[in-house]
Amino acid sequence: MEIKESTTFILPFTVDLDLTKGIMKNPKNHIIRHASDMKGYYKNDEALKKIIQEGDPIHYEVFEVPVPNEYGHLMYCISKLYPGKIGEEYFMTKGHYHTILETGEIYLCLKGEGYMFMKTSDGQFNAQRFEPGKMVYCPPYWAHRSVNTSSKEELVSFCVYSGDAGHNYGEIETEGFPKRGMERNGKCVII
Ligand code: S6P
Ligand code: ZN
Repeated sequence: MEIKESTTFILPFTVDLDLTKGIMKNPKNHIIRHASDMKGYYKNDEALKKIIQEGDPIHYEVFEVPVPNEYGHLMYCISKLYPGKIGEEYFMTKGHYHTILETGEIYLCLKGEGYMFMKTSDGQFNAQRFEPGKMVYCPPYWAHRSVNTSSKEELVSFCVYSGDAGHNYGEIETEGFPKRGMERNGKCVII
């Protein structure tokens, strides 16, 4: 067997997921983002400040058992985005491009409802609906962000992407997405 320098040889393994609770048991990395980690992302800064002052609730969690960050390996995680709004805008993840732009990602929705917002650096925008059993394919070159449009339930997805993909938050942090998920008359409008 020839082992390539680019791709570390590891032993097979199994991971326990709780699909109803939306958690990965014994994750090695557990990222927790609070409202205070989202400064600058929402349209209504004042509404965000108020929510931070009123207790700074958890916004989303990511559970990972990381594999080598290398070509050939497949990174995977569970992403759990809580329900809520900042003003009229639904809770969302920060969103990112992959550092290696030509790597895509699969999101399988396990629980809840919402959208995957995607955009390209030349201004294209696309929104795909999340419902349990729907798999969203985020192709290479598209930045992506999840939006939870439920008033009561978490949006839980299982994600798979290339081990060497990396995360690039910089451009989204400064420029955002061309559209937002806003509640109007009890429904989500994308404007
Ligand atoms: C990783 C994948 C997800 C997100 C997670 C949180 O490539 O897209 O695991 O990391 O949904 O979103 P964000 O934008 O804060 O990384
Ligand atoms: Zn990603």
